[in-house]
Amino acid sequence: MKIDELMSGIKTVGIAGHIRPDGDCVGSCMGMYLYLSKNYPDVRVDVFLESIPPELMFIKGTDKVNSEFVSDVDSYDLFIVLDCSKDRTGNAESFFDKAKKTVNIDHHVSNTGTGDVTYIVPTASSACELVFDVINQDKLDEETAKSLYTGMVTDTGVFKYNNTSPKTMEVAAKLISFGFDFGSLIDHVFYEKTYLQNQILGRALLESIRLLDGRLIVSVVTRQMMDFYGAKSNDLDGIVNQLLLTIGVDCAMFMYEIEPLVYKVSLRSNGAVNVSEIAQLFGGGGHIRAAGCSVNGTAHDVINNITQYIHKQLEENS
Ligand SMILES: [Mn+2]
Repeated sequence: MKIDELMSGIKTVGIAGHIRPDGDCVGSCMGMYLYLSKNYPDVRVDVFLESIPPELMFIKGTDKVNSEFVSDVDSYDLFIVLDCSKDRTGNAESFFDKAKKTVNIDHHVSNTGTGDVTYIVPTASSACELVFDVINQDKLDEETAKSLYTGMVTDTGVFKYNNTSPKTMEVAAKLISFGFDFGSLIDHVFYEKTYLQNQILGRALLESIRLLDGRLIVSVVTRQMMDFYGAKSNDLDGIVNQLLLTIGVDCAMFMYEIEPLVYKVSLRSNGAVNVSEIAQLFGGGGHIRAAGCSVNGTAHDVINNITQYIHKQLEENS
């Protein structure tokens, strides 16, 4: 599928991604937007996305994104949904339904494809990698390349997760050939934390304990601590991953109090424990190496309850 082949006679294009947009969603939508606006200056291109995370606002054109989901165009000539199926586009779904022609580009296994033209590749690292496939690479420019690179970085955990393929690296190589400062870009979209986030990360690491001969690491952030730092739940993202990076640890448990005596528990494993199975026992779910659940009780009880299942698995699997 080539996007240029769908553009003849098109006067209006709408683009949308999923609700609560992430790096790949914003990167792919803005990449497509920048490509079309530059190469088809007479075509009106509108992007519909919910509010964009501040660390992604450096991407050119994000200040023009329509987050109100109100447009004077009733029926777009072409409507493109990226990084999800049309039912995850929230308030943009009605534009898709009313459009004259629809396109769906995605890399999620669960997406069976919605629209007249679909390009769904579950083995691709990101929607951005697929946008690169469908555009004419000779017409790519630096701003578009930066936008696509951003989504590849975030969806692969900086080219670390196992969705990273040789092709991913080949696409990334072509993108960085534009010469932008990819090191700063990676720090900005992936590694940088606010002072508050670093403080509470430090506190969580400082107060962590090791159990089961050092194979399990546990840390708890109480409501009191969150109030003291003024932290919100998204300020705690990534703490559990840092805990798992402790040498000798096979499983990490991070929990914070969502209301008195109710804890949100995040579990991570290097593969020695299937944490999805454990989270399911407590009404949660996830993947083998990353899962979560909410559990009632004192922190002490929650730790004891979950630890016995981790212990059991470690014994059985060793
Ligand atoms: Mn994605």
